[in-house]
Amino acid sequence: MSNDRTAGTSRRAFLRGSVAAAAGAVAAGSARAQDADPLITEVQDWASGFGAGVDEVPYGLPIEFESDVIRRNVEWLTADTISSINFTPIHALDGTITPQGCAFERHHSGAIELKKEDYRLMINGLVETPLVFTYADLERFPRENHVYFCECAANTGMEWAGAQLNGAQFTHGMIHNMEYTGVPLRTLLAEAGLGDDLADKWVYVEGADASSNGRSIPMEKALDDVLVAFKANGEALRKEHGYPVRLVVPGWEGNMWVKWIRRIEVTSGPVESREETSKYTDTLADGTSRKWTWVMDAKSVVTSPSPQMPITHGHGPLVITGMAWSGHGRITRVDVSRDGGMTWETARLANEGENKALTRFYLDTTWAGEEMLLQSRAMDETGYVQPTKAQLREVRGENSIYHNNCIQTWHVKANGEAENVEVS
Ligand SMILES: Nc1nc2c(c(=O)[nH]1)N[C@H]1C(S)=C(S)[C@@H](COP(=O)(O)O)O[C@H]1N2
Ligand SMILES: [Mo]
Repeated sequence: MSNDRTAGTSRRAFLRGSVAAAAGAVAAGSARAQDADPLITEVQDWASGFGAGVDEVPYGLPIEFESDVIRRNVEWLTADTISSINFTPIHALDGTITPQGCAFERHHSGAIELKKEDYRLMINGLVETPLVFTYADLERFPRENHVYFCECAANTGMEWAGAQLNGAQFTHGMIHNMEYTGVPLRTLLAEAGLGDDLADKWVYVEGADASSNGRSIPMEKALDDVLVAFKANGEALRKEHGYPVRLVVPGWEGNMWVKWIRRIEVTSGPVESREETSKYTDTLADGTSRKWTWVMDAKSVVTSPSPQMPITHGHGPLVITGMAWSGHGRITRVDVSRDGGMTWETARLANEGENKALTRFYLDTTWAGEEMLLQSRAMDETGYVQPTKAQLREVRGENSIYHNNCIQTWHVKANGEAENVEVS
């Protein structure tokens, strides 16, 4: 009963919305419903013959009309394409799961090709029994499924000095969100035997690629929610995401998600590798550096409208959407501002926030062609509120690259186009 009433109410609201939309369409000069539309009145090619048979595409790619929903690079960032980065087309995606085929890639020495048969994972160092696992061995341990976001610590890093890149793909696209299947790292460590004294113990993880991308992880995290994963979104990891096995380090910077993982050494302290000393640290205004900045703080971005997603319809209903995430846990609330942060409206979360995973938000609103300074602000279960750029600069100075989680502003103009701007 109450469900029916709710449905009725929202249907009426929707109908009111479509009247407004139709009026907007007329104002924008589109065809009215009574004009003859050949797409309705004529028999179309696709209805006059047969479509493709089921034997034509053993493994499907997106239809050609979606060929602009692809990874892109930023040329001046990409001196070479081997030690490089590209960006997820987050502006064009909806929901929360990132298809592997367009999920950003970051590698320091290229994506390697490693067969399952050639795969070995060694656990050594301060363990009772050093072990080597084959791929088939890993598949015999109890496994789990979890959805997590993976964000490069450098995501939004180019925006520290000022508004630079024109598109959510480029400012915020070093992120993906997938369902991983894998064995908890704690299960494999227990198999090797950790003994009783865990104080000051760490693990050092490295990949099978030439860069090895070695990182130290404190034992508390290693025993918490880290996964040794071999599937993403139900299928094998793609080569570029670490086939056949990668580490998943929920909520922590992407650099620690070691791909093609080949060795896990239990150590009595951090290794202080290149990736955690000369890189992935930030120099503050007073010249000191931040180190061990593992967790990705709460962050959000409006993905549409945005520079790559201008408003192309007339006045009337407008769906503002974006995504929010936090390395500290669940997103509890997202606010949207249309006036550069002076006033805020609470957005609708498509689903309840999930632990260390992307949350989709919508603001179902109307637009009459007014200019907007569009922003979103995420809050997580710890009570943390996503900071403004000014607040972040105050604490972190302007020499940082990593961990820029500030509020993003898009200037939406009367013609529906949007631009990356900074508000003070
Ligand atoms: N072995 C190895 N693991 C690696 C890297 C690498 O170059 N080699 N790059 C790291 C970085 S910096 C990031 S942000 C993530 C990116 O994961 P993705 O390429 O699946 O998006 O992988 C991490 N794991
Ligand atoms: Mo990264």
